[in-house]
Amino acid sequence: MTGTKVRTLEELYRDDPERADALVFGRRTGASRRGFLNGAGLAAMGAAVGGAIPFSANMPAGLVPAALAQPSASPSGNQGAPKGPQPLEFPGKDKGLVVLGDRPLVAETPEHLLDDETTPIAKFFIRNNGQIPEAAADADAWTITVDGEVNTTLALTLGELKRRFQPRTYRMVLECGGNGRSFFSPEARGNQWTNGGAGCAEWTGVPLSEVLKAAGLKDTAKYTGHYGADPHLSGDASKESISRGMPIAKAMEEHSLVVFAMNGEPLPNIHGGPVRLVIPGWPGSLSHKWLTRIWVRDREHDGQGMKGTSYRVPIKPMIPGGKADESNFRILESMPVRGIITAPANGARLPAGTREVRLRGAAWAGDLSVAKVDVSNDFGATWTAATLKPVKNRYDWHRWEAALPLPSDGYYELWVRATDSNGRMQPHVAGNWNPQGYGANPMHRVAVLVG
Ligand SMILES: Nc1nc2c(c(=O)[nH]1)N[C@H]1C(S)=C(S)[C@@H](COP(=O)(O)O)O[C@H]1N2
Ligand SMILES: [Mo]
Repeated sequence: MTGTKVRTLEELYRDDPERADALVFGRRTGASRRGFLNGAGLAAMGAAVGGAIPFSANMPAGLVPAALAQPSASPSGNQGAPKGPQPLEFPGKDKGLVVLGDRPLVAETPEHLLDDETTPIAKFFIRNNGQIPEAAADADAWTITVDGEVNTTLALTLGELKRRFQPRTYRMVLECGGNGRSFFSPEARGNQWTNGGAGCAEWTGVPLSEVLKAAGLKDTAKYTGHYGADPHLSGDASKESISRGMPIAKAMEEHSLVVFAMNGEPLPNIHGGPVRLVIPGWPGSLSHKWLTRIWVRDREHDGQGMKGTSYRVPIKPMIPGGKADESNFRILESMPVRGIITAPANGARLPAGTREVRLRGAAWAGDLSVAKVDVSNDFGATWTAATLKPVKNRYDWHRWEAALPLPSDGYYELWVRATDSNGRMQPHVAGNWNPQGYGANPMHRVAVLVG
């Protein structure tokens, strides 16, 4: 195979994966069986992924090889590609974060940078819908209003909040509702997150329930509506950059916090400082940054991000790429189960003769817990249970570890799949397609080359 042809197969997988697949795996004709890589197809695939494929007999058609599916994290991978990942340039942030958009600023954390037990602030993903407000000059003077279906309208400064209530700290996952969106085919509308719209930090704050109780909830209190200080992208003061809300029951959960510190530091401006909500398990958009007001409502909130197909998923599956029937949608509540491999990195090269690979990762499951994490080195033919480390508290992620054999040198894909406490497991490919791309949680796959 010549270099030009190798690039062609890589490019083809990027541009037209179905055709690439048909080329290497052969077309289904008459009674002939499809699904085995052999002859020219195997040679082309081996050249494209960079080595012999010990478990090629299990390599599935219909799944873009991990080495070609996403931009590689390793400096050796993806060279000369027309549009590589754009590194983030932002004070205090790791340059390994990848910019998904700069107006508004959105950046994700590649899976291999989520390898810490607690995600450092420098590596925590950023998701804005509007402009980034200027940092508050006097944090303790910041005021939050609670109004609507309450007995007494409250106007609490952050200073008062800290004095009046007993703060607590939990380590909890914050995950964007669109995390995994890039795995949808056809492409769904919005930021093309891989698995990096998530992080797990130590959040210190006061339970929102205590603040709501201090205001006194009326019987008519059904739902919250959240407002913040970030201007709309257009600068139009009459528009909200985002304004979502949740049923009162979620707001009253012990872990739904009004947060003023992250990993023991005052909450950074970029993460909504001086004060934000952290509503774990549900879409990150509920975790309102630069929080100024909670409007307690007698009905479902109708702010920016509550209507149409925003933060909603189909009740009955729709035709991928088709027109949405809005009556077939429900509000996305718990995020789906997700497991990621945080080491080795996608595209890692291991020295020739390496006969075992140690894997590390994380797994979480919205407002459920994780029952099981399995890993595979042979395209899912066999699975090995990973060892789950205990969680610190509800909504924390599980760190996990595993080891897998590498029978010979060559190209491997390491796969992970997590199962939640309801027995639901990550699928091979993203399902329940929807126009704004919520709920994609296919198994995470990492390409490694031995030798
Ligand atoms: N005020 C405000 N709060 C916000 C947002 C925003 O644009 N404005 N984005 C939300 C979304 S969609 C997500 S996923 C999280 C991201 O939090 P982070 O930037 O601290 O990671 O903040 C949420 N809170
Ligand atoms: Mo989000």
